[in-house]
Amino acid sequence: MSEGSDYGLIGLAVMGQNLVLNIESRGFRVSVYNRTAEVTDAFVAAHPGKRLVGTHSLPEFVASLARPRRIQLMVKAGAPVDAVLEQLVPLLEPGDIVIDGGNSLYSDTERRDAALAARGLRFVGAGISGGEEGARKGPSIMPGGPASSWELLRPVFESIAARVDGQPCVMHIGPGGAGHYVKMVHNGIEYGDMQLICEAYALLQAAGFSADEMAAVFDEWNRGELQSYLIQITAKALAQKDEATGVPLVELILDKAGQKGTGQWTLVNAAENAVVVSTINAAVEARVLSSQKAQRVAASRVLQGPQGPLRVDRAALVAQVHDALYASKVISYAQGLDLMRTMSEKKGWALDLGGIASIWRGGCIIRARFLNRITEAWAADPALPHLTAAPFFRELLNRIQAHWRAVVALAVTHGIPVPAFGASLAYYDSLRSARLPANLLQAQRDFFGAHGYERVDRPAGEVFHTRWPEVID
Ligand code: NBP
Repeated sequence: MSEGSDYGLIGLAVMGQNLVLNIESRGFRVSVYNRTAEVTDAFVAAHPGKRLVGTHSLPEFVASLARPRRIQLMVKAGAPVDAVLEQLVPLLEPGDIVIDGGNSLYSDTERRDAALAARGLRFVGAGISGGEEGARKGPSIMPGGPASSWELLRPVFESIAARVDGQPCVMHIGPGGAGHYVKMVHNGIEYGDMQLICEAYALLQAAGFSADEMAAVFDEWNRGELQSYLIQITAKALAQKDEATGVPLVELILDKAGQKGTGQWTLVNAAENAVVVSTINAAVEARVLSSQKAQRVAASRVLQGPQGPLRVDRAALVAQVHDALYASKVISYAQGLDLMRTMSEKKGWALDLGGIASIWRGGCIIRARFLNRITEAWAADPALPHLTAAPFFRELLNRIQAHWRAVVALAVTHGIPVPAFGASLAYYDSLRSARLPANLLQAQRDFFGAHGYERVDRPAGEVFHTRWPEVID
């Protein structure tokens, strides 16, 4: 490589600043640029003695970098990425690498990849998870793009990524938009995990557990098979008291959930590919319904349902809810992995599903002990058709499903909404049904639309049509 900074980063908001400090701390000299120049100056001034080169124009920034250049964008996803590329690309030379580390939609990344490739540039859409803390101390990184870029990015990414069992939480995901795509599904799975935890909380709360008692339950779960970052922060959030009143803070937080769109992107993509992601779907819809607070309050006054607390054995409930959460989580991951497998085949990405599970073990929001089991499942059988086909998960679901069913039944009987638990269980029961009522559905379709049907007593592919009786309204 030629003289100059080892790495360049554009966009010094919270993620960009923390990534720069992480990269610099690994021995790299980093040039930085931000549209608002004062931000650049303040950032460089706040970190004297570090190998940072502040620049005030894109030509100055580009000229400060060793070639082939490695330039990472950490600007707001969407139009800002195109705005920066429009100004940056004419300044670059063939072989330079541009990395978009924001939460871009994978199809946007594919469009940008094609445009930059036509100019001899290498474009890498890299999903980065872990928020501010991950960016500074070690995120999970999901870079896509041309394989030739990986050897040049590997030393930087492997040094800044989180590490689990000595392994960096980064790998080259695949060509084109594969990296941003996998980050999108990661976020969809994150939605599912969070909603499942909220449903567990709702059941325990209905049974009269205090916030502190629930914090203790989640803390206990975090020592077992459910060990994960999200369970850990749930325990801490439940234990947090409001400073002014001493009341558990969660009880004072308005029950209206926000969302930024990556969950919805996952649903749209799943629908386009006819893959069922019903747990993620339930999670996204639960956020939507939660946001309709005024409508829910009005409905709560006129629509009836069971009332009153759950009267159950508390210890038994904790064990049942634990298993319902675990089983539903397995189904949610099975669906997310099925979606990635489907897109991988469609796009020719050759996604390494076991490897992806392993780079999610550290740095990212869904980091969890049980991801090891997913990695092991694909290591044992690289052609595994579905997570539930792996012996560990098959036996797990067979073993704990009674508790799962008990929890869903209890919730339904008492009018406690558990959309993600319920959707996961319905998926499981559909998946294991050798015969579904779709025979009647086919009869209906043939009745009104002459769509034809196959028969169980005839070879596959032979289509029949019946002259159904006339309907007189
Ligand atoms: P933001 O998403 O808030 O973006 C702010 C940055 O974008 C600033 O540097 C701003 O420059 C720059 N920018 C904008 Br806005 N429009 C621009 C334009 N037209 N030209 C040039 N620069 C422009 O920052 P963030 O929260 O650090 O996130 C960065 C990316 O990382 C996003 O894609 C986000 O989705 C993703 N991400 C965020 C997190 C997180 O926890 N925050 C986690 C994982 C991924 P300015 O200073 O001049 O306004």
